[in-house]
Amino acid sequence: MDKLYLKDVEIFANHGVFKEEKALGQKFILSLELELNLREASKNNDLTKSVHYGELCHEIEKEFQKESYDLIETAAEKIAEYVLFNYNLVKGIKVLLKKPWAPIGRHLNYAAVEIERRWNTAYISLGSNIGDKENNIKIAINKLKECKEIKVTKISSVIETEPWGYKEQDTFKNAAIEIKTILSPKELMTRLLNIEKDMKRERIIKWGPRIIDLDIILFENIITTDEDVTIPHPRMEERLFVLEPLNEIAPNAINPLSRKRISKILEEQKQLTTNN
Ligand code: PH2
Ligand code: MG
Ligand code: MG
Repeated sequence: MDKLYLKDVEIFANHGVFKEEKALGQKFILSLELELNLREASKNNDLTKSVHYGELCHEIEKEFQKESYDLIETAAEKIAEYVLFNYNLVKGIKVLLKKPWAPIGRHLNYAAVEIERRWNTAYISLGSNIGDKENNIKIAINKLKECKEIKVTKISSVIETEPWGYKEQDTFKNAAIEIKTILSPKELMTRLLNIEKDMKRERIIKWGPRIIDLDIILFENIITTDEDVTIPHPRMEERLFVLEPLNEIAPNAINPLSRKRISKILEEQKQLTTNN
Protein backbone atom coordinates (compact mmCIF):
# COMPACT_ATOMS: atom_id res chain seq x y z
CA MET A 1 0.00 0.00 0.00
CA ASP A 2 1.13 3.58 -0.67
CA LYS A 3 2.31 5.79 2.19
CA LEU A 4 2.06 9.43 3.16
CA TYR A 5 4.56 10.69 5.75
CA LEU A 6 4.78 13.54 8.21
CA LYS A 7 8.25 13.34 9.63
CA ASP A 8 9.60 14.91 12.84
CA VAL A 9 6.84 17.43 13.51
CA GLU A 10 7.76 19.46 16.61
CA ILE A 11 4.87 20.06 19.00
CA PHE A 12 4.99 21.66 22.43
CA ALA A 13 2.63 19.88 24.85
CA ASN A 14 2.12 18.86 28.48
CA HIS A 15 2.19 15.05 28.54
CA GLY A 16 4.13 13.37 31.32
CA VAL A 17 4.01 11.47 34.58
CA PHE A 18 5.74 14.22 36.59
CA LYS A 19 3.77 17.28 37.69
CA GLU A 20 6.52 19.59 36.38
CA GLU A 21 5.97 18.13 32.93
CA LYS A 22 2.26 18.85 33.15
CA ALA A 23 2.88 22.40 34.42
CA LEU A 24 5.76 23.48 32.17
CA GLY A 25 5.28 21.38 29.04
CA GLN A 26 8.05 20.26 26.72
CA LYS A 27 8.95 19.48 23.14
CA PHE A 28 7.64 16.32 21.43
CA ILE A 29 8.61 15.03 18.01
CA LEU A 30 5.83 13.26 16.15
CA SER A 31 6.17 11.21 12.97
CA LEU A 32 3.20 9.68 11.11
CA GLU A 33 3.14 7.08 8.39
CA LEU A 34 -0.33 6.89 6.77
CA GLU A 35 -1.35 3.85 4.76
CA LEU A 36 -3.66 4.83 1.90
CA ASN A 37 -4.09 4.28 -1.80
CA LEU A 38 -2.62 7.29 -3.63
CA ARG A 39 -3.30 6.07 -7.16
CA GLU A 40 -6.48 8.02 -7.83
CA ALA A 41 -5.04 11.22 -6.37
CA SER A 42 -1.85 10.92 -8.41
CA LYS A 43 -3.47 9.89 -11.72
CA ASN A 44 -5.98 12.75 -11.58
CA ASN A 45 -3.85 15.27 -9.70
CA ASP A 46 -6.74 15.41 -7.20
CA LEU A 47 -6.14 16.40 -3.58
CA THR A 48 -9.64 15.28 -2.52
CA LYS A 49 -8.50 11.66 -3.11
CA SER A 50 -5.57 12.06 -0.72
CA VAL A 51 -4.85 13.72 2.62
CA HIS A 52 -3.81 17.39 2.73
CA TYR A 53 -0.67 17.01 4.82
CA GLY A 54 -0.69 20.68 5.81
CA GLU A 55 -4.17 20.43 7.25
CA LEU A 56 -3.34 17.10 8.87
CA CYS A 57 -0.30 18.64 10.53
CA HIS A 58 -2.36 21.47 12.07
CA GLU A 59 -5.19 19.13 13.07
CA ILE A 60 -2.95 16.67 14.89
CA GLU A 61 -1.17 19.51 16.68
CA LYS A 62 -4.53 20.71 18.03
CA GLU A 63 -5.51 17.17 18.97
CA PHE A 64 -2.15 16.53 20.63
CA GLN A 65 -2.45 19.66 22.80
CA LYS A 66 -6.13 19.24 23.68
CA GLU A 67 -5.52 17.06 26.75
CA SER A 68 -2.58 16.14 28.95
CA TYR A 69 -1.76 12.45 29.39
CA ASP A 70 0.70 10.76 31.73
CA LEU A 71 2.00 8.42 29.07
CA ILE A 72 3.41 8.94 25.59
CA GLU A 73 1.73 5.60 24.86
CA THR A 74 -1.69 7.20 25.42
CA ALA A 75 -0.79 10.37 23.53
CA ALA A 76 0.30 8.24 20.53
CA GLU A 77 -2.84 6.07 20.69
CA LYS A 78 -5.08 9.15 20.67
CA ILE A 79 -3.35 10.48 17.55
CA ALA A 80 -3.72 7.12 15.78
CA GLU A 81 -7.44 7.01 16.66
CA TYR A 82 -7.98 10.63 15.65
CA VAL A 83 -6.58 10.02 12.18
CA LEU A 84 -8.37 6.67 11.67
CA PHE A 85 -11.73 8.08 12.80
CA ASN A 86 -11.52 11.35 10.86
CA TYR A 87 -9.77 10.50 7.61
CA ASN A 88 -11.86 7.99 5.64
CA LEU A 89 -9.20 7.27 3.06
CA VAL A 90 -6.62 6.22 5.65
CA LYS A 91 -6.52 2.43 6.12
CA GLY A 92 -3.75 2.32 8.69
CA ILE A 93 -1.25 4.44 10.57
CA LYS A 94 2.10 4.15 12.25
CA VAL A 95 2.80 6.75 14.96
CA LEU A 96 6.32 7.39 16.27
CA LEU A 97 6.35 9.75 19.24
CA LYS A 98 9.64 10.99 20.66
CA LYS A 99 10.28 12.92 23.85
CA PRO A 100 13.78 14.38 23.53
CA TRP A 101 13.76 16.27 26.85
CA ALA A 102 12.40 13.48 29.05
CA PRO A 103 13.33 14.69 32.56
CA ILE A 104 14.92 11.52 33.88
CA GLY A 105 18.20 12.91 35.21
CA ARG A 106 20.25 11.42 32.38
CA HIS A 107 21.34 12.57 28.97
CA LEU A 108 19.63 10.74 26.15
CA ASN A 109 18.78 11.39 22.53
CA TYR A 110 15.11 10.66 23.14
CA ALA A 111 12.58 8.29 24.72
CA ALA A 112 9.94 7.11 22.25
CA VAL A 113 7.05 4.78 21.45
CA GLU A 114 5.94 3.47 18.09
CA ILE A 115 2.48 1.99 17.47
CA GLU A 116 0.70 0.68 14.40
CA ARG A 117 -3.08 0.63 14.09
CA ARG A 118 -5.32 -0.19 11.13
CA TRP A 119 -8.85 -0.96 10.00
CA ASN A 120 -8.81 -4.76 9.80
CA THR A 121 -11.52 -6.85 8.14
CA ALA A 122 -13.30 -9.50 10.18
CA TYR A 123 -16.32 -11.76 9.65
CA ILE A 124 -18.82 -12.42 12.40
CA SER A 125 -21.51 -15.07 12.51
CA LEU A 126 -24.77 -14.29 14.33
CA GLY A 127 -27.36 -16.75 15.60
CA SER A 128 -30.52 -16.75 17.68
CA ASN A 129 -33.21 -19.32 18.56
CA ILE A 130 -35.11 -17.67 21.42
CA GLY A 131 -37.78 -14.94 21.21
CA ASP A 132 -37.96 -12.73 18.11
CA LYS A 133 -34.91 -14.34 16.52
CA GLU A 134 -34.56 -12.07 13.52
CA ASN A 135 -35.03 -8.96 15.62
CA ASN A 136 -32.38 -10.18 18.09
CA ILE A 137 -29.93 -10.37 15.19
CA LYS A 138 -30.91 -6.84 14.12
CA ILE A 139 -30.45 -5.50 17.65
CA ALA A 140 -26.98 -7.08 17.89
CA ILE A 141 -25.94 -5.53 14.55
CA ASN A 142 -27.19 -2.12 15.71
CA LYS A 143 -25.20 -2.45 18.92
CA LEU A 144 -22.09 -3.22 16.88
CA LYS A 145 -22.76 -0.16 14.71
CA GLU A 146 -22.74 1.98 17.86
CA CYS A 147 -19.08 1.11 18.63
CA LYS A 148 -16.90 3.75 17.05
CA GLU A 149 -14.06 1.27 16.66
CA ILE A 150 -16.26 -0.92 14.43
CA LYS A 151 -17.75 -0.23 10.97
CA VAL A 152 -20.32 -2.74 9.73
CA THR A 153 -19.59 -2.96 5.99
CA LYS A 154 -21.68 -5.94 4.77
CA ILE A 155 -24.76 -7.75 6.09
CA SER A 156 -26.04 -11.09 4.74
CA SER A 157 -29.68 -12.07 4.65
CA VAL A 158 -31.09 -13.93 7.65
CA ILE A 159 -31.69 -17.64 7.07
CA GLU A 160 -33.53 -20.28 9.06
CA THR A 161 -31.41 -23.30 10.04
CA GLU A 162 -31.86 -26.61 11.82
CA PRO A 163 -30.08 -26.85 15.20
CA TRP A 164 -26.57 -28.22 14.88
CA GLY A 165 -24.78 -30.09 17.68
CA TYR A 166 -27.56 -30.15 20.29
CA LYS A 167 -30.73 -31.14 18.41
CA GLU A 168 -33.47 -30.83 21.08
CA GLN A 169 -34.10 -27.14 20.53
CA ASP A 170 -35.96 -24.70 18.31
CA THR A 171 -34.72 -23.81 14.83
CA PHE A 172 -32.22 -20.95 14.51
CA LYS A 173 -32.01 -17.78 12.52
CA ASN A 174 -28.46 -17.14 11.34
CA ALA A 175 -26.66 -14.34 9.52
CA ALA A 176 -23.13 -13.11 8.87
CA ILE A 177 -21.60 -9.66 8.69
CA GLU A 178 -18.35 -8.10 7.52
CA ILE A 179 -16.82 -5.45 9.74
CA LYS A 180 -13.79 -3.19 9.67
CA THR A 181 -12.31 -2.69 13.10
CA ILE A 182 -9.32 -1.10 14.80
CA LEU A 183 -9.80 -3.42 17.79
CA SER A 184 -7.54 -6.41 18.37
CA PRO A 185 -9.17 -9.86 18.12
CA LYS A 186 -9.24 -10.06 21.92
CA GLU A 187 -10.81 -6.61 22.31
CA LEU A 188 -13.36 -7.46 19.63
CA MET A 189 -14.23 -10.70 21.44
CA THR A 190 -14.82 -8.73 24.66
CA ARG A 191 -17.17 -6.35 22.82
CA LEU A 192 -19.12 -9.29 21.40
CA LEU A 193 -19.42 -10.93 24.82
CA ASN A 194 -20.60 -7.63 26.30
CA ILE A 195 -23.32 -7.31 23.67
CA GLU A 196 -24.40 -10.91 24.42
CA LYS A 197 -24.54 -10.01 28.13
CA ASP A 198 -26.46 -6.79 27.41
CA MET A 199 -29.03 -8.87 25.56
CA LYS A 200 -29.32 -11.22 28.58
CA ARG A 201 -27.64 -14.23 26.99
CA GLU A 202 -27.43 -17.13 29.43
CA ARG A 203 -25.01 -20.04 29.08
CA ILE A 204 -26.65 -23.22 30.35
CA ILE A 205 -26.23 -26.00 27.79
CA LYS A 206 -23.23 -26.16 25.42
CA TRP A 207 -24.56 -25.43 21.92
CA GLY A 208 -27.99 -25.00 23.53
CA PRO A 209 -30.73 -22.35 23.08
CA ARG A 210 -29.56 -18.73 22.99
CA ILE A 211 -31.04 -15.24 22.54
CA ILE A 212 -27.94 -14.22 20.66
CA ASP A 213 -24.58 -15.73 19.77
CA LEU A 214 -21.82 -13.67 18.18
CA ASP A 215 -18.74 -15.53 16.94
CA ILE A 216 -15.63 -14.28 15.19
CA ILE A 217 -15.17 -16.52 12.15
CA LEU A 218 -12.22 -14.85 10.39
CA PHE A 219 -10.01 -11.89 11.31
CA GLU A 220 -7.79 -10.83 8.39
CA ASN A 221 -5.59 -13.89 7.82
CA ILE A 222 -4.80 -14.28 11.50
CA ILE A 223 -4.39 -17.73 13.03
CA THR A 224 -4.48 -17.62 16.84
CA THR A 225 -3.42 -20.24 19.36
CA ASP A 226 -5.22 -18.41 22.14
CA GLU A 227 -7.69 -20.48 24.19
CA ASP A 228 -10.19 -17.63 24.60
CA VAL A 229 -10.15 -16.29 21.06
CA THR A 230 -9.66 -19.07 18.53
CA ILE A 231 -9.44 -17.73 14.98
CA PRO A 232 -10.40 -19.00 12.44
CA HIS A 233 -13.45 -20.38 14.25
CA PRO A 234 -12.54 -24.07 14.82
CA ARG A 235 -15.85 -25.46 13.54
CA MET A 236 -16.54 -22.98 10.73
CA GLU A 237 -15.94 -25.52 7.95
CA GLU A 238 -18.50 -28.03 9.30
CA ARG A 239 -21.31 -25.55 9.81
CA LEU A 240 -23.65 -24.73 6.95
CA PHE A 241 -25.35 -22.14 9.19
CA VAL A 242 -22.04 -20.23 9.21
CA LEU A 243 -21.01 -20.93 5.62
CA GLU A 244 -24.27 -20.13 3.80
CA PRO A 245 -24.64 -16.52 5.03
CA LEU A 246 -20.88 -15.94 4.87
CA ASN A 247 -20.79 -17.12 1.27
CA GLU A 248 -23.36 -14.43 0.42
CA ILE A 249 -21.10 -11.59 1.53
CA ALA A 250 -17.59 -13.07 1.17
CA PRO A 251 -17.42 -16.05 -1.22
CA ASN A 252 -13.77 -15.29 -1.96
CA ALA A 253 -12.59 -14.90 1.63
CA ILE A 254 -10.04 -17.56 2.54
CA ASN A 255 -9.66 -19.72 5.62
CA PRO A 256 -5.93 -19.24 6.29
CA LEU A 257 -5.68 -22.73 7.85
CA SER A 258 -7.14 -24.80 5.01
CA ARG A 259 -6.31 -22.11 2.42
CA LYS A 260 -9.69 -22.67 0.81
CA ARG A 261 -12.20 -20.06 -0.28
CA ILE A 262 -15.56 -19.90 1.50
CA SER A 263 -17.39 -20.78 -1.76
CA LYS A 264 -15.30 -23.96 -2.09
CA ILE A 265 -15.69 -24.95 1.58
CA LEU A 266 -19.46 -24.50 1.30
CA GLU A 267 -19.65 -26.57 -1.87
CA GLU A 268 -17.67 -29.40 -0.26
CA GLN A 269 -19.70 -29.28 2.96
CA LYS A 270 -22.99 -29.42 1.02
CA GLN A 271 -21.66 -32.45 -0.87
CA LEU A 272 -20.84 -34.18 2.42
CA THR A 273 -24.29 -33.48 3.93
CA THR A 274 -26.16 -34.83 0.91
CA ASN A 275 -23.98 -37.97 0.82
CA ASN A 276 -24.64 -38.79 4.49
N1 PH2 B 1 -25.08 -22.36 17.17
C1 PH2 B 1 -24.51 -23.27 17.94
C2 PH2 B 1 -24.95 -24.67 17.98
N2 PH2 B 1 -25.87 -25.00 16.98
N3 PH2 B 1 -27.24 -24.48 15.15
C3 PH2 B 1 -27.71 -23.59 14.28
N4 PH2 B 1 -28.54 -24.00 13.31
N5 PH2 B 1 -27.37 -22.28 14.34
C4 PH2 B 1 -26.51 -21.81 15.30
O1 PH2 B 1 -26.21 -20.60 15.32
C5 PH2 B 1 -25.98 -22.75 16.22
C6 PH2 B 1 -26.36 -24.08 16.11
C7 PH2 B 1 -23.42 -22.90 18.85
O2 PH2 B 1 -22.93 -21.70 18.61
MG1 MG C 1 -21.43 -20.23 18.27
MG1 MG D 1 -20.27 -18.00 20.78
